[in-house]
Amino acid sequence: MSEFRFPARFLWGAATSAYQIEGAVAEDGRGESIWDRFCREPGRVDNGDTGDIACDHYHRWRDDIELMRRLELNSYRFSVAWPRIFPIGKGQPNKAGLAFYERLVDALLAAGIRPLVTLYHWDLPAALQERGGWTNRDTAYRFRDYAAFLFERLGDRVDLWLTVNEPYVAAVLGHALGMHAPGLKDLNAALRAAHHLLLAHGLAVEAFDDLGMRKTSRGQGPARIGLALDIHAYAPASDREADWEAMERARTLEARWFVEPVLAGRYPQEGLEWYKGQGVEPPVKDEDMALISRPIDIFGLNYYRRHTVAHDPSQPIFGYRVEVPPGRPVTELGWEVYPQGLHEVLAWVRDTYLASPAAQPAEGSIAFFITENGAAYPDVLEPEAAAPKADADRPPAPGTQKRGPRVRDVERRDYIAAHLYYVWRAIQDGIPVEGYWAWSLMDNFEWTRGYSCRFGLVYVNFTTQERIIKDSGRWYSAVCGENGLEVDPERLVG
Ligand code: IFM
Repeated sequence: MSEFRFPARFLWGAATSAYQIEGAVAEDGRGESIWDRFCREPGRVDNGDTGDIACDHYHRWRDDIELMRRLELNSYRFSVAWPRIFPIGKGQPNKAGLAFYERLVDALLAAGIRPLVTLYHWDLPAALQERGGWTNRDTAYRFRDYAAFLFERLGDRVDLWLTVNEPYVAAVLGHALGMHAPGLKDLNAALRAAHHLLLAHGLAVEAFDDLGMRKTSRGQGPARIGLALDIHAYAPASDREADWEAMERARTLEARWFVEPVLAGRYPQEGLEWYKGQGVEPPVKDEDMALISRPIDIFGLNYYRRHTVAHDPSQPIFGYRVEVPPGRPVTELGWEVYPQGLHEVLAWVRDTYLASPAAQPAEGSIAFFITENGAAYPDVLEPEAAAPKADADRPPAPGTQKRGPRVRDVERRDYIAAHLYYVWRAIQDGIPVEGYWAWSLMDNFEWTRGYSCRFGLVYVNFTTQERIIKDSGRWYSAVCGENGLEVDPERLVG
């Protein structure tokens, strides 16, 4: 075992998103979101689950902050539900919705936990969807207004902001593959949605600067902003040329399509050509790429797995499938556990987009935040162990006290430990990673999988809403508290 220490002031956190944990979907004036509607369509979500109650965090946020304290987190990433702030996406703000986040932020700060706020984690106001949602350019401008409102109201207390989370998933799974809300199967819609999500990001960054919030010599404010992109590691399924091409296509359409506009102000040429071959193109207007590539301070990386890509013309639209090489470890969702991929992706982003002097930002440097990383495993809750009969006159002997319920999630602990080791390696290689947010603080609504799989450091009983810190959470609290971990690099999972 060796000890791997992290830089002073490293941010140790856990992440959640509004629809996945809050519940209270019809309370205090919250408007409907596209996920409320999607969940009610038969067959969309496993078991007919919805986010109506989820983890009831809207009512239990104080207890949840206490859990964060016990986990020794010094940061917490959460998202704001746009329909709580603007129930129909625009117009009059809803005071009660804002008040919820003000209370949450104040209590986090009082507990010494620094908020990292995501503005959009997929819960678009349903009223905007009725006008085309992300396929409508106007939605990006409504997002700018919503973002500016939050910067003004929370910007005195929140200094870390993310605009959009995983625009690839929102655009492609939501509009081309019909797997996420709003459930469309239309490639042109997906490309429009992707562009408008990127534009929304750029417009929000512009609003941030207009309000003087940025922490640079140009701006007046103390805050930093960026976005969170999901990027996998990639490998070809074989040495066949077709598999190499399929892998490059996957990387281009899933990752480069989003990284390149933000960091280099252009769409990848290969991607434009591929989409053109499908008869579609992004609806780019003159000023768009300059807006989308406005300097950011935070590059948020959500990393979970490796995609081993095989050419497969029978697959709809993109013509490739993702495989797991034989014998490789997988999580409950069948995702390959490939921790060194986290280092590979960080190095790829830095070397491809940030190494040249012309790379943005013009001043200051981009920090990497690992905004999500974690795994679903089939947790088993062991019931409370009965205490042995006590001698009435004597206190119970050490180790014989009644023990609470327990989740021995060794696999999740090993998954996180291995990934943290590669974060540490990346830092040694000069990649400026400033924080790590485990996905997720607690078990929650996992989109189309509903409550059937668990990602939390904290176990949630969805009937009673009882929370139980899993063994992985206890272990993670020691890592956070000690600002480092002990692992044997020769024996890491994956
Ligand atoms: O639960 C999701 C999260 O909302 C976005 N990133 C991936 C997680 C696990 O699937």
